Amino acid sequence: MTDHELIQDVRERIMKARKLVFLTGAGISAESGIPTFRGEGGLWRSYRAMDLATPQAFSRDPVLVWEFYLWRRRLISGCRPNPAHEAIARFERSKPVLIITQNIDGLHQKAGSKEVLEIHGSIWRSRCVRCGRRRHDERLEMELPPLCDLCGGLERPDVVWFGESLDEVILRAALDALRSAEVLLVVGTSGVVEPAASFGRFAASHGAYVVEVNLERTAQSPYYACTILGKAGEVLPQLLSLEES
Ligand code: BJW
Ligand code: ZN
Repeated sequence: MTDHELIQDVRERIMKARKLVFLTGAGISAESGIPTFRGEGGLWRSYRAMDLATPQAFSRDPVLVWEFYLWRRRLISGCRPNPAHEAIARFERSKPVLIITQNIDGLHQKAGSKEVLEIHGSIWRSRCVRCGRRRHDERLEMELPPLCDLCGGLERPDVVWFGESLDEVILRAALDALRSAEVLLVVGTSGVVEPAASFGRFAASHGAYVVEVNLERTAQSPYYACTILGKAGEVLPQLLSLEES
């Protein structure tokens, strides 16, 4: 099959499905200017994940961890959704769409998507480690470390670090959607971080037609129906446009 035939075939399956499910990763926001984690220019190439994205790192040095997240807040605050986020949000006006995202940047919502499961949390929320209170938090500068104004406990970014469990309610909602998905698009994720890495395989084992969109093949590619190589910002508008090309 040529690339064009593959895209037409996937388009037809997308148009026939009653609902479309996406699993997105850092690659979908790369064209917005947000660095990915692995690969060229990736955050974990310059910073050690274990020093910044674990509960142990936060206990050891909450100020350092907060500095890292404030720097990322400032970076993300200057970034806009790109044609990939926008194509999904536009498609959502014609058919139900659920997005399971590993990203904490909020760009799917900014593009207008409504059903978004943020399985690794949000950089735009803080959570008190003592009383558990979560709050919307868009501050780009603050005295560090921030303290909860209810109980005086330490506040942390409301994201999921290595070694932490995903929120049970969100995980259950994601698994339900994957179990019943007809078509799943896995976009811009290297497929190495569990449990999200197994989501595509899980959906495929329950009958979904799983399409991967990535710059390169990944460790998960062998388990999917097909891989479309290319930039998310170029491929998704083609797959999701309502007009024939
Ligand atoms: C493009 C593109 C373009 C670029 N267009 N494509 C089972 C086996 C082994 C280990 C484990 C296991 N179960 C649990 C673990 C431990 C751990 C884990 O998976 N470790 C592995 C690394 C080995 N998992 C956990 O700890 C998870 N918790 C858990 O499972 O709890 C239960 C449990 C606990 C303890 C023990 C056992 C079980 C939690 C994982 C939390 C991950 N957190 C982070 C940080 C979030 C906050 C933050 O952002 O700071 O989440 S790490 C980081 O990786 C971030 C991402 O969401 C996540 C995934 O990265 P992603 O999105 O795939 O990005 P990249 O950079 O890897 O890939 C980008 C891709 O895009 C590439 O493929 C490019 O080619 C592509 N691309 N430009 C299209 N324009
Ligand atoms: Zn508190």
